[in-house]
Amino acid sequence: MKIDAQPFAYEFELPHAALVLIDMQRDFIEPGGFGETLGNDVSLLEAIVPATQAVLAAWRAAGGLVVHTREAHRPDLSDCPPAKRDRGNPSLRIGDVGPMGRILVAGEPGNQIIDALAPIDGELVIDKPGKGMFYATGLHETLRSRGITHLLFGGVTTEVCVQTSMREANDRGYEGLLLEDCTESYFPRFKAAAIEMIRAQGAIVGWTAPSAALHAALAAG
Ligand code: TIU
Repeated sequence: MKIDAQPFAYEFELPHAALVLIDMQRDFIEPGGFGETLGNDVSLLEAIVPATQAVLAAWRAAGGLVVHTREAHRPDLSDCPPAKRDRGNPSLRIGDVGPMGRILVAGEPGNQIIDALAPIDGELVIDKPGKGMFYATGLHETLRSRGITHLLFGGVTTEVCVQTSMREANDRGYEGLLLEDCTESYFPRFKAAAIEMIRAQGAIVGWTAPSAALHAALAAG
């Protein structure tokens, strides 16, 4: 399949590709979670849900592998470095009890993927303690064992967990593409800058394309 992408066409074979949705969890998208405790307006992020839902439906219909990630820490916070918990001046810190349970802790209501994008049987759900999806998750081994070489990304936030994951993927030899209307930041100028820097210098990190280009490629088969 070939996607009309920037800086040039992105080619992949469906059996060797995965759709990766980064951290579409209530902590970042709904009020009362980690995103809001950091001082952000979370309503910006909701806007990408319909486009992301449409991509997920089309990808599932085509039979492609789906990977969902969650930024999640163990209840004892043994995988949360003090530097991460102490950074900034949030109203609630990681592990504190908020309106959706303990902030960024696995198993809590706020840590679940939003209902609109809920994982189904056969999809991978990866809890990651870092911003990148490969650090301390074993995901590289899992993807390699399934023969996955191409990763199509959506999720939040563009310049934090999505970009970090794309860079980690790039260094591990994956060909990555970011779906521009399926990712968002609390800072629109950071999203725009991240998209530009990913595809700069001849796809130094990877490709970017609107989801319409993926739909067109899937329809063409
Ligand atoms: N704060 C922010 O923009 N993002 C994060 O903390 N995590 C993710 O991007 N998932």
